[in-house]
Amino acid sequence: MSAVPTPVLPSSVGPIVSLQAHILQQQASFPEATGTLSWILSALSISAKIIASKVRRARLENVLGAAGAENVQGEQQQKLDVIANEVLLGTLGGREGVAIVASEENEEPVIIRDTASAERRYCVLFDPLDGSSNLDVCGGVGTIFSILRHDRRARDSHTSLLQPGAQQVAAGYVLYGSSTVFVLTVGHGVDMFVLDPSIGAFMLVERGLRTPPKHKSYSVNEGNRRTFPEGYQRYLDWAQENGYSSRYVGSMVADVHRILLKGGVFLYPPTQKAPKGKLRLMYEANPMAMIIEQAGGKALAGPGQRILDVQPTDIHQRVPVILGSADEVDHVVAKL
Ligand code: P6P
Repeated sequence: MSAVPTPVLPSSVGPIVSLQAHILQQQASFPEATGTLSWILSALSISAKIIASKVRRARLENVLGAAGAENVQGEQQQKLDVIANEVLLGTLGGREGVAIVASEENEEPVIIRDTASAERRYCVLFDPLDGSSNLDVCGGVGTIFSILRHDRRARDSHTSLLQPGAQQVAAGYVLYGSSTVFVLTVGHGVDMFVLDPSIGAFMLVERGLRTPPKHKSYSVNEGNRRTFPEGYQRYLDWAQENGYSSRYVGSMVADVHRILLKGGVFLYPPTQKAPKGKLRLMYEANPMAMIIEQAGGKALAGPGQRILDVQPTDIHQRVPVILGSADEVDHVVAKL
């Protein structure tokens, strides 16, 4: 039988690719793939659709505001933090390939399946609703996720989870903003999808995203400026003397997404209140660092310290963050 000829599309018609189709295409490019990772990515896709629906109806369904409890970070849990966390646990819990889940909202990892079995299994770490304090004012919020291979030889769940970010097999985020955007890397570049609510599918809009190498913009909470280490203050002086603009939403997913598309540098330095930085290594800094590096940018925890090389000691540990356009990260480091 002759091979089916590859269709030649009219120039006005671009290929229509859903996230689901893209995941299967990516799987086909890994000969050893069994589909386990694809099923996990599919669970994250359905989670994003459910959470997007709940975020957009939050005020109508009166699920805004604090849940009345604190999370393991000692931060006020928002009602939607709890809801988003339960959605992710519920969808990932149903996937054979998930051995362990770790969430910002759970002090301890959740063992989903017998972690010693022979099949290839994965650990999924996430911040279910990052920046949720922006919900009440209709600000951008997001879900951040990181996927590691489960280490069957590990003596316990923590040991399997505590791998450097360079070991991530996939990472990404969902931004619930003016549209719902799903950004994903499996280590072969960064691809972006937008949810089409009329058909309930994430559609491919950008393949192989590259962050601009330079852009005169920085993103930091300048309210903490006086307690930054001096080098960061020197950088801010230099940036303001050189005509840089400042953009800061206070939601990592929104700030990093802007930098991914337009360039610039995002900073969360050590402060008096957070001497090791505020952002969590395992499910905020690592996934965002993989995305930014895959898009041609840089992601450091300090001078000469690549975030993805940090050896974790605790699943909730914090780390300083300097990430974005390569040239802009270099300008920060030059002042530290
Ligand atoms: P600050 C949100 O609470 C978050 O974890 C990140 O999304 C965001 O980048 C950071 O904290 C904002 O922290 O101290 O500037 O309000």
